[in-house]
Amino acid sequence: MNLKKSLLICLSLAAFAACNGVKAPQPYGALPTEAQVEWQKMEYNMFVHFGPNTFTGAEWGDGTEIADIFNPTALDCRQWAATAKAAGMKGIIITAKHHDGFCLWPNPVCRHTVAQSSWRDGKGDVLKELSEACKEYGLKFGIYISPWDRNDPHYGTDDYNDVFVKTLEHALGSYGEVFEQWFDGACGEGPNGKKQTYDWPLFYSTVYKMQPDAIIFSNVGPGCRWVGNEYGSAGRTCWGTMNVGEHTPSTPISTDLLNEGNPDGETWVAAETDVSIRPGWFWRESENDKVKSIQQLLKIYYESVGRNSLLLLNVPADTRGLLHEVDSVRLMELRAAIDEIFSTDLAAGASVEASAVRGGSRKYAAANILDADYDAYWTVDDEVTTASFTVTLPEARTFNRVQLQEYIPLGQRVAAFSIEALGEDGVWKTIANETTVGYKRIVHTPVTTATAVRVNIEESLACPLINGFALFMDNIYVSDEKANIPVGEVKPASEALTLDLGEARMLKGFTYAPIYKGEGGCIVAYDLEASVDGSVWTKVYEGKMFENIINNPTSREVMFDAPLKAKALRLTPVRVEISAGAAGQEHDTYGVSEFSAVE
Ligand code: FUL
Repeated sequence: MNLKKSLLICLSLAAFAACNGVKAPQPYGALPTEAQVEWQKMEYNMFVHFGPNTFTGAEWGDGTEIADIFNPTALDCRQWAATAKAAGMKGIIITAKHHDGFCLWPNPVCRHTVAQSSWRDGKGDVLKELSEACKEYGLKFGIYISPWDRNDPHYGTDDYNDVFVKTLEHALGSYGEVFEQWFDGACGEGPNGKKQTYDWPLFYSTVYKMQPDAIIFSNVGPGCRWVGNEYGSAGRTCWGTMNVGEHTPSTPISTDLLNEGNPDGETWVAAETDVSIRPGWFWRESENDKVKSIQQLLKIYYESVGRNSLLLLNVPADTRGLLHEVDSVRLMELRAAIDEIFSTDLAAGASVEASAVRGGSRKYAAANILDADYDAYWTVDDEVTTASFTVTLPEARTFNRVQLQEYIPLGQRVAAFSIEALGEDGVWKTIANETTVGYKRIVHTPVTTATAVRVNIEESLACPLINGFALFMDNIYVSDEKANIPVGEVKPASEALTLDLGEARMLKGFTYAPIYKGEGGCIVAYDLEASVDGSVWTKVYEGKMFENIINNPTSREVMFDAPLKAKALRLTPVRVEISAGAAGQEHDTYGVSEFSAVE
């Protein structure tokens, strides 16, 4: 290019940017690693719970199950992978070892594995089969391993940490790339149970030694954090950063904090939303008709992917070793709904102008918000923390979702924003006031017909960096109400509950449901008595647990070993605790919404 020509170009761009370039914005605060950004871009993954519980119906096996109980009749991990792929998911995480200690692969340092079972003559290996299926379908492969182990004889002694490290080394070293290592924080030992001091620094370094790019999940990371509940909802305010401080995955932590993170948090540890497509985490026949509805799943999608979180949706494998057809069909329906909602960007063909552009440079122009290049963003000068951009639509368009994306590789910044719409009457109207954006934020607005949309960044920790904007119309999701609140009379859970059936009947079991959120906690352990006449009582269970009810306060059906004749049942709480679903509530507002007999 000759001098004259380049001078001309320079002059013509002068209104916009200086030819010698404008300094790029500096990163702000805690930053994600490249692997964490790639992880967040996955958005939607599959969790598969599978193991002895699949065959016993338990949520938490107690470790005494015989290995032979694990006996899938038609295991086909390619069916799992094909389903996940068709559902639009990017990876699969498998419960390689749940709390019962049973390993789905032949773990040489463990006495309770597939190798000790007669399934495939002790030669089966679910991790091998699944990792190969993931490769074939272009999915990433992840591993869940529970530190809490109810079978391993070393558990509760220092030796357990060595066994656990060897377990990690073997699982993470035998099946190719592992994108996520999931450390479950649960431990139901109770106050008198075994106590294990985990060597977390050693566990982390072992994971990184075996899989340098793996994202480590636990309550507090270091790769990503638990979202603080098991009903599928990240905070409406949700920071990818959090003050982890002295917390380890096994220290108690506020679930509200996990749900929202901290602005300016010292560590980048974005929230992962793990939730099951069914009431329980493991498959059971009795829940085939309780697979979440499209409304429930869309709500979860909006409250996870749409709130700067990653959705890890559990689809448990059944006793055949297949994902059940009810679940697969629902996943395809969800995929169709997501495609229908998000395939038409109603901002297509729009133009955009910003109140300010960094250094007047084209590199940081507002147009970057509308293009498909992830690494191109609009930003402003360093000292500017309030700014707006206006998207002018080619004609009036009707929408009820506004999608925004912040360029997180340089830090999460936006703390408050509003959205206005210009109606056909020429009047601007505010349609949303929200807080955080993060990797992706999908804002629900009233159904709005507008010729232009303006986003006002009202508070930002540093100059805002926005790299995505889109408008969608969702005609499928009908309600913002909590779709899964159990209804019923609320009774205090701190006292014994008596159910009088009026006459003696043959009972198969009973159902108990805690308050979902807002009014109470849960009975964790209980005694159950039965009476044929209402005056003489016989113990049916003593100190029995509702497994995982603190994190997953859903309705529980407990079936007796054999039908039981009773006129009345009495459920006496032995241990009552506040549940994740009831975080932030007063501890004396425990509640029971259901206690009924199963006939
Ligand atoms: C919890 C566990 O106790 C559940 O059984 C389930 O695995 C869930 C994903 O994490 O903490």
